[in-house]
Amino acid sequence: MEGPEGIIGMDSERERLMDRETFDRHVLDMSLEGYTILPNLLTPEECTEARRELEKRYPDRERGGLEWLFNKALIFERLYQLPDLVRLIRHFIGADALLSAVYGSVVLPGEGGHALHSDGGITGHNREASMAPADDGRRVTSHPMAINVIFCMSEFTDTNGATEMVPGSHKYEYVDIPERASEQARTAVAPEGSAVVFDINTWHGATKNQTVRPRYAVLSPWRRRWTKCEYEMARVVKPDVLERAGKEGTIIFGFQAQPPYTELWQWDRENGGPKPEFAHLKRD
Ligand SMILES: O=C(O)CCC(=O)C(=O)O
Repeated sequence: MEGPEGIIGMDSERERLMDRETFDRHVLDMSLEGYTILPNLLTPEECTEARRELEKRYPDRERGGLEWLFNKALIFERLYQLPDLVRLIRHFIGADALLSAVYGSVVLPGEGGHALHSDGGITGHNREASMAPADDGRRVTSHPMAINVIFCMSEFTDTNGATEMVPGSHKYEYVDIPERASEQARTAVAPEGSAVVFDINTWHGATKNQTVRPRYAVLSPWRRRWTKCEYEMARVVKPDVLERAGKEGTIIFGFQAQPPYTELWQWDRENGGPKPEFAHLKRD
């Protein structure tokens, strides 16, 4: 496992790595239940700022207002620079894991409920159309193929549209909903600033918001390096955002994961492009 110097954003006392016992407990929860909750990753001030940004962008949600949030406000750059979170993600999907997307999820009063699903059905290994006859209708459950993270930018309560999770459903072999999933689902009650971290296979969904205030969250799914992300992040990320991500930015945003479009001897794997002497071969 990498030490603190190998993890971006390690610049304050608050960001020290969690102790081994706590880390092991989260690992066990992930393995047995398919999810865990990391509390206090973000401060109340950071959550207030994130909510303000989400609220401002919400009216434009149909035109991507809540997508690519890392490019839109500094606060969202924090979400891949949290050492405890990055450590847990890498424990399950490798040190070269890729950020797949960062987008907002707002549940307004009266919205939500009856929303159970597992992720990766469109762009991941749970895509039904991608299953081979020899798979016999079974998805990959032996290892986590991807991890999703829901940041609670509001407190998550029993009544405000918090996400519910079906414990153990990450090990359910088939793509259809497991029997008794709705009875077994548990609401992820958590203070603001927490992150609900889960295996892409775990069935989950927003519950109904029975309060008078919106519930704010940001989702940041991660993928194994050798699978496809939801966006071509290396082409999406703005240069200044990449710069601020430090030396790990090229890993997290998938520059190193890009397949060569030159012959191998002309390709710089570190930076994901033609070597300087072949710069004339660079595409867009
Ligand atoms: O916002 C939530 O509580 C869940 C959202 C979700 O499950 C999704 O976007 O896949």
